Amino acid sequence: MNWNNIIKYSAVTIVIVLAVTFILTQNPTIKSLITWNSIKEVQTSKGLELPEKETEKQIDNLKQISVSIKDYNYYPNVIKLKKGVPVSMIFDLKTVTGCYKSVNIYGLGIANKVMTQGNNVLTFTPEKTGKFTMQCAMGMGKATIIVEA
Ligand SMILES: [Cu+2]
Repeated sequence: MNWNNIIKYSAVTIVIVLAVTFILTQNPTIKSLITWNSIKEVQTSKGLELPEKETEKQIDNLKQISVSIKDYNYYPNVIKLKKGVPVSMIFDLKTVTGCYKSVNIYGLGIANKVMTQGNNVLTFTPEKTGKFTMQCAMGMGKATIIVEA
């Protein structure tokens, strides 16, 4: 093989690689598999799910909610709270594993609270109304916290 042929084959190979890369990155499914941002989009576009009755318990003035992981997000996916009413979120460590144990609720002052065996309850009183996002340290698992007046 002489240099001319080597250059020709290299050029053809480069064109094919670029074409395949271009086609793959234009495909939304493949795009979502290879880019981190799109993975987040896929997970959050699953839609909001209202909590099942048995995940919530009201004991005197304290609301207790069991939180687990379902379809890579926190479950219940929507948690409704009342301003000024304390809540205890009990994390089920059977499904809340890995970095899902590192809990953040932006806007409510909860930053990287790590749930461990025997220390898996997050108790706080929301003092602000609005819609907040609870998510793990990496921003993978999510839930929407709605605080009403
Ligand atoms: Cu995570």
